[in-house]
Amino acid sequence: AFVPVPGDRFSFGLWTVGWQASDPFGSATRAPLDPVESVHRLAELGAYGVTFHDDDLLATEQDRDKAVARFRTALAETGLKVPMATTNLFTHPVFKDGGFTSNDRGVRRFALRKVRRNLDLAAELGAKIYVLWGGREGSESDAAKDVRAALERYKEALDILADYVVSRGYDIRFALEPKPNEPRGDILLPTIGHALAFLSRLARPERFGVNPEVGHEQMAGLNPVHGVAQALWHGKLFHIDLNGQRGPKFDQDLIFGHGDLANAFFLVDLLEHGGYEGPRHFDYKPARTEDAADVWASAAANMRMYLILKAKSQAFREDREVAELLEAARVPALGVPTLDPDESLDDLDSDSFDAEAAGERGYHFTRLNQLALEHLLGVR
Ligand code: GLT
Ligand code: MN
Ligand code: MN
Ligand code: MN
Repeated sequence: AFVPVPGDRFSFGLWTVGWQASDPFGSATRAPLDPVESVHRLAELGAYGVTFHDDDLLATEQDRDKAVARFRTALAETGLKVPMATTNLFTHPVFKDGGFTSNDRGVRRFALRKVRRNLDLAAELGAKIYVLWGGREGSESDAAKDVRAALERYKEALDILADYVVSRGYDIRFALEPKPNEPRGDILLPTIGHALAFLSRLARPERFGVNPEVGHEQMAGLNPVHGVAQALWHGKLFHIDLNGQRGPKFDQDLIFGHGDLANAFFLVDLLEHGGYEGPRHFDYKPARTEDAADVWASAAANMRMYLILKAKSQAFREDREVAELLEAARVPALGVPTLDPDESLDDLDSDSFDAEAAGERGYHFTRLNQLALEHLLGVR
């Protein structure tokens, strides 16, 4: 049990397993990983897809054409898919003040060119989603950035990229990935809510959705289950980055479930029953303490955690006592419209509702939550 197969649609970024583990205080603890090895290892572990930044392909081969050719061969040999691709607009010093929203116009033009080149490759490799994580789009001081102008330039860039994709006939949609801070002091589009509001102002909003990352919402002190549910409600959950985080601190990128486990349980329950059909993409970092072999144990752990939580969520839903408690807690009743189709606000005058009695009635949410946690702990 809990052995992943491609039908589970698990995917990993090359930059996750390939992370060499340098941090602001210490140098790399692992050697560069050949993307070809990553493709083979991930396929052997039961993954369905691999994703990449333009620059990830160059980890061990500097010649782009050769690197792309080797990557393609590995994909063909393993059957691994490329459901998503993205651009690195954050590592090179040129992007220190951002890509699309740098105060330097030349940088903004350079960033667009870099994205266009990788969009072409993404389309060739069959990617349907293009992620835009604007990690450097932001500032450390409020004097440095005219935020309204920056949002205008952000919109300009995304409108240009959407026009390009349409003009080329690419079957690609964009997913904006929010993050509140790190590497910038403050990043633009810091949460799912900010990104959803922003994309509604774009020229082609239908081409844009979000790619929420579990840990990024938690860094902002928010509940990813609520944010992801809202994205689903808007029809905007185009992709998702699963990982773990323990509270508001630096971006930990832990293995999925190794942060807030109860939150991960309810997130899997939402994804499995909320109509999300995209890849289950892991954006985690193998801990700096781990060696080259441990990396693959950590990759496997992400998928195993997801499958365990999926089974637990299923058992929770099939538990008769849970069904009764859900009923008692009036959870299904929230699905009933508040007014009948033929009613108007005036009709409420004749309601004989007893507010005092309703105010005294308990909702039994504690018992429901306890049952969920007991399923999670495997004691039911
Ligand atoms: C980077 C970032 C991630 C984004 C990736 C996409 S790269 O590692 O920390 O959260 O998803 O650009
Ligand atoms: Mn992260
Ligand atoms: Mn991410
Ligand atoms: Mn990350």
